[in-house]
Amino acid sequence: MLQPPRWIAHLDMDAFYASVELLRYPQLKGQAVVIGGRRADAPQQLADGSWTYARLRDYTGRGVVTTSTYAARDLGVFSAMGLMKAALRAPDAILLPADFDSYRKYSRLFKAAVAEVAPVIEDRGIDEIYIDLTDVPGVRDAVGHDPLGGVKAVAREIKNSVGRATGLTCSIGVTPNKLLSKIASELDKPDGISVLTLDDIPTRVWPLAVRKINGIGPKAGDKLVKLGLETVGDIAAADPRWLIEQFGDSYGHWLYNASHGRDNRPVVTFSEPVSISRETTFERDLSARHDRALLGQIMDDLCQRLADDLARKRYAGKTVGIKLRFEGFVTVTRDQTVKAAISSAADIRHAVGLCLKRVKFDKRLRLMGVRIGNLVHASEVQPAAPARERTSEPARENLSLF
Ligand code: DCP
Ligand code: MG
Repeated sequence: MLQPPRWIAHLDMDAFYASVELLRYPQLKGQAVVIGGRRADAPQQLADGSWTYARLRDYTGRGVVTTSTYAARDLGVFSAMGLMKAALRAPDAILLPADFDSYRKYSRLFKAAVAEVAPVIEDRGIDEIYIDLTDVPGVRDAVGHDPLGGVKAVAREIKNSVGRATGLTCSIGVTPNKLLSKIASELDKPDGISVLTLDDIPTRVWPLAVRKINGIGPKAGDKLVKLGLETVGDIAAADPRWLIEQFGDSYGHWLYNASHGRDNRPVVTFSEPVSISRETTFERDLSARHDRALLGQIMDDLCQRLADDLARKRYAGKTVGIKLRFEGFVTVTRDQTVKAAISSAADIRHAVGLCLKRVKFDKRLRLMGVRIGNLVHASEVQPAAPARERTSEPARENLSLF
């Protein structure tokens, strides 16, 4: 069998938020559970060790279902449904509040577990990624008589890796491109693997409703159905010129190509920066003693610019480093790790002061730089009082030279 030029996977976690909650409350496994309650809906443990849970029937308010377990979906309760409407369908379902910190933590864990098997990953949100498997060793190998044995084995390995790291299941679609993989990952949900080649399009993709294609939204979907095109196969069988008349040049072409499973979009990886830095070279060499005030100002300015970079890129960091280059090209670095991630100019300047204390200034300086590493996303930082309010001593007094 001819192997396609690329093997692209789409991985989507199963009932993600609900499954993370079940790790905390394993006793609820198999039950209809809905995520979307308020803090007050959190389970309470009684003196005898047993738990009481909020039930959907007791809910009043305008909240919506964030997600639900498959047992709740069997009762007709789905994402985005009003909780009171959901209560009519599943009054006994258990209601839990959302805990986004845990979901973000498990999101990081599952992505790191995938990266161990296949590092070329496009992040598509909290519970889904595309993975380019093209260069994963063994992906094109046949296993026994199965020419797709290699690609199936890699998909299984990814699922196992995610399972070991998180205790959660996911579903994976593997096909020659992103468009088909996004469709394929849903074909055998939950806990499934679907491998499709272009030969499978007529049997596996054409019978699907047009809305199953990512890129056909409610508006285009309605219009297609009104025009009599209900399945992907109906679009594939349509005259492309007629599609272009109905939907315009660009979308008409896209619809036709999509229905035939054609998509060349690459997997776009974004790697997190390891650190962010700012540095400046002086017009003349400066003396730590005679130019102390100026050096202090330059360092204040570097810290401010670094803080602005962090704010723009929405990061905070735990390790602050300085770089000093003296006359004769002697470079000295020092760093300081703080307990909680920081991002403000004042906090960075404070840590820089601690670094500067550990440097001997016996030569003239020609360059200064400041760097922040150990980065975390700003959204993951616990809000804290700024350093200046936490310590009674003014920052400058901590500094040795400037
Ligand atoms: N989500 C949300 N609001 C929605 C839909 C989803 O906040 N309207 C959140 C909750 C989900 C997570 O995003 O757990 C992932 O969305 P999915 O569509 O992948 O849904 P699930 O992972 O819950 O279920 P599935 O097994 O169908 O993927
Ligand atoms: Mg999901």
